[in-house]
Amino acid sequence: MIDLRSDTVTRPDAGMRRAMADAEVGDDVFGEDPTVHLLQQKVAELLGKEAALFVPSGTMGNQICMKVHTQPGDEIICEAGAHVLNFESGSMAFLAGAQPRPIPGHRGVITLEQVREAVRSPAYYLPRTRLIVIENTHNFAGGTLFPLEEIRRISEFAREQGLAMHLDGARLWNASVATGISPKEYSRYFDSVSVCLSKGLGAPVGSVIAGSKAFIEKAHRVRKQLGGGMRQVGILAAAGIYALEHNWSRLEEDHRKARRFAEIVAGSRHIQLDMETVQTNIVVMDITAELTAAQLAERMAAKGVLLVPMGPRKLRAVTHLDVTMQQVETAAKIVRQELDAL
Ligand code: TLP
Repeated sequence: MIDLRSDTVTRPDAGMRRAMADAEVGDDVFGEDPTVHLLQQKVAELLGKEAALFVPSGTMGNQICMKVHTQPGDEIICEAGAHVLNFESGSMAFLAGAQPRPIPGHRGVITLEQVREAVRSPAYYLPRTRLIVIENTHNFAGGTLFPLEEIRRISEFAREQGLAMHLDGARLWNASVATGISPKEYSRYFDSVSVCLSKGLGAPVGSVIAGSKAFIEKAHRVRKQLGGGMRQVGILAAAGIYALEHNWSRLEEDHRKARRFAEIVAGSRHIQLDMETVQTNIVVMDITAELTAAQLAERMAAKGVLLVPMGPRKLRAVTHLDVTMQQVETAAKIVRQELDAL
């Protein structure tokens, strides 16, 4: 099987497993796991924040941050295709009690002008705008990059208005490799940042959220409320540290593989694919043939290629460290052949 469903499907290699087995551990609910402390310190430094907190998933990381930033009834501005809005089981409403204010972006990018229009006036009968969430890279738009200049403009405005900024940086590592802009430079425009270790970096579990010391103290409490306190979790933090040290710079290779996949499938008359969206390790394509994305995914699975439907017509391929360039080319050719035969 050539599994291109997600960069979350990778399995820890021998080196990572060794690092996990050798990890020094303690009870992290008592704050006594040295490996967790080390990971949190490393990520806080990388993101230029005072403090960080290890959490089980990107979803929990985002949800904790949104909960800390808002009160029930507040409004959260985000792009219409944002992960926090579409792929987290409605948790924004369930946990924070906040409502979304989605803005349709261009390739996942929203502008200051759009944000400015979406912010509510301070009338008692209107929801209170409280938070702006930006996703970089943007998953549903095809792994697209959010330009730093636009982030800077939106952030300046947010600060003037007293609004908080959260970065869903599940794939911030990819953004950084693709642009040469450090995670710290991206993060300085945000009050909170969530990054994942279990996507392109290849760790089996784990995300980290970062912010000011006061923010992380509140986040710590919410993590406990959600049942996210973990015990000898240094075993998992060690995988995260290993992933950062060994698997970050190689993301460039995943980007090349995604580009190659896109070039091959884009030749099909039944695929609509904006090549400008292929900026990192994700390819999101529209199927224009008389079959749904789910049906095509099923046919592909029968031929040994796993892809994920992201809507009735949208199909996604994600490259990662457990697939070679050759496998990616083979997979793309199989998709191409299947569609050409229609
Ligand atoms: N994304 C997953 C699926 O949920 C779609 C994937 O396979 O890409 N933010 C972004 C931008 C994400 O892409 C994801 C995961 C998350 C947050 C949530 O991370 P997890 O899966 O660890 O809860």
